[in-house]
Amino acid sequence: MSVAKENAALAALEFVKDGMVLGLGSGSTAEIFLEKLGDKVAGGLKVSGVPTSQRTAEVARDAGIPLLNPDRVERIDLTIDGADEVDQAFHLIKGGGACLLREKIIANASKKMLVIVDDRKMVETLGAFELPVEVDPFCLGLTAQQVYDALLKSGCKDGVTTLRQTKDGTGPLVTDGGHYILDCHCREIPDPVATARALAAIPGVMETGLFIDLADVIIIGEVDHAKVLE
Ligand code: ABF
Repeated sequence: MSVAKENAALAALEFVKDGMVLGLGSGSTAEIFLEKLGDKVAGGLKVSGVPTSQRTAEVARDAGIPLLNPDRVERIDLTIDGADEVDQAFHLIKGGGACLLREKIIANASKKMLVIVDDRKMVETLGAFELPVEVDPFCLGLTAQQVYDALLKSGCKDGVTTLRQTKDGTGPLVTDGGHYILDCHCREIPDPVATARALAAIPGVMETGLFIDLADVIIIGEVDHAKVLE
């Protein structure tokens, strides 16, 4: 287990209060948080969670965290989730784990979003990590062309996209929402707000991994401590 990720997860626990409804994120850092949260629940902490993915639901259930039916939840007090890249304005690239649509639905509905990362995720400019864009399979080629054009027009260094395949290579990965993922090799996204807006205007784009103005707190895990940016 990465000490840096563990330090970030421990710092995140300080934000969790009795009675909270939590948005439970995905990825290895979020899963470390879930394990530690489970220990607190075992010690009497009263919280419940809304999972962002099937995998998160399994990990949370194994950790003994009470889960709510996402279709019936009426409020989310705090979401704790990972990220693939974080810039100085707290804009994120997420979706390496193909759960970006549900992650963004939950993050956007939360009173507060807390992002837990190790220090390698902090960047000056987003884009070295391939930007995941969730698309409907219908007319995929036409949508991919529009995504390419939108990326270049909004200032990205490149816009080549690849259709994400399943791990066993048997075909395109299908998300929990029944869509495909285009991974965009932007190299640099100098204006994430403009790029997010340009992609959102394309009908075949369901959602993107650009999380703009959603993160309230960034917790950066390092080997001997965690830095909390608010
Ligand atoms: C999820 O976790 C995804 O949005 C993101 O791609 C991933 C980061 O995982 P890790 O914490 O393992 O780096 O939130």
